[in-house]
Amino acid sequence: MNTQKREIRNPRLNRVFDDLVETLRDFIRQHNLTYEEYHRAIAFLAEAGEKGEIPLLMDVFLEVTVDDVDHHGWAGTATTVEGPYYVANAPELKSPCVVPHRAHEPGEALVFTGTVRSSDGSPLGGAVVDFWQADAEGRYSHFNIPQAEAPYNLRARVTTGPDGRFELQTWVPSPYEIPTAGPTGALIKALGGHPWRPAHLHVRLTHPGHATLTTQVFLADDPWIESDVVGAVKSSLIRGMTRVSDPAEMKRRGLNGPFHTLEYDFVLPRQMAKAA
Ligand code: MBD
Ligand code: FE
Repeated sequence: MNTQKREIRNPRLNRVFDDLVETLRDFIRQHNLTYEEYHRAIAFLAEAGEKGEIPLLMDVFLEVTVDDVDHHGWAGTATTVEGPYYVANAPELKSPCVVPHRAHEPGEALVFTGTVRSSDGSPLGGAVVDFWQADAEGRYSHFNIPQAEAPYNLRARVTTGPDGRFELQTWVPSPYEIPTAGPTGALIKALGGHPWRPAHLHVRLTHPGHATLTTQVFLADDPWIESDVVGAVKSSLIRGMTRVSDPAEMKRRGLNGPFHTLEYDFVLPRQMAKAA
């Protein structure tokens, strides 16, 4: 314990941080940590910082537990982690829409639809579906693709209609590989694991008077669905896509190839009244 005389300004900080230090000291004792390992850990964290991987590192190893604990008693659609690749202020689009994309966006189109409802079943018009995903080559815009090359690529804020429905056309995402060139990827490899996340769509749903829902929809039959490196898959969040190759349907959407559809309905719990 710290034996300084303190002027406590934030009791929560003192309780939480003191326990963190104590937990780490216990950990050092339990494992008889060597100086070599201690210095290796510092070099690893410094490298993660220099390469901008602190958010990735934290989210890969710890965020699932924060999601669990912070949603205790949650009454809506299952939540899962936000991850490190959310970008605020994506273009605001009205449903139905096509998300921002490049002239030759790779892969097949995907029409993502659903209804947003309150916990009592009533549809929520004017809900915002803040949407982001990796492209068909497993890359996130602003992170794995330079922002200048493709601003807000495959990212949008889509508002639901009065019936609570949204429809957005995007492109089928590929599984995501944690960059193997950086320290997070090197650690995963050293642990003997694989660096893959199954293909997923991210959403952050908001509506006045309702709690914000952050979750992901996972594509069924993905090779990594049972072994997500982040451990963020929940069975209720997995959906199969339907392939559409009817030329009339393709033409109606201005597409010159087959596309897929995927439907997911979301439930937002009413915002709990703040205790006085
Ligand atoms: C991702 O794409 C992601 O969604 C999470 C949670 C962690 C790392 C990469
Ligand atoms: Fe992701």
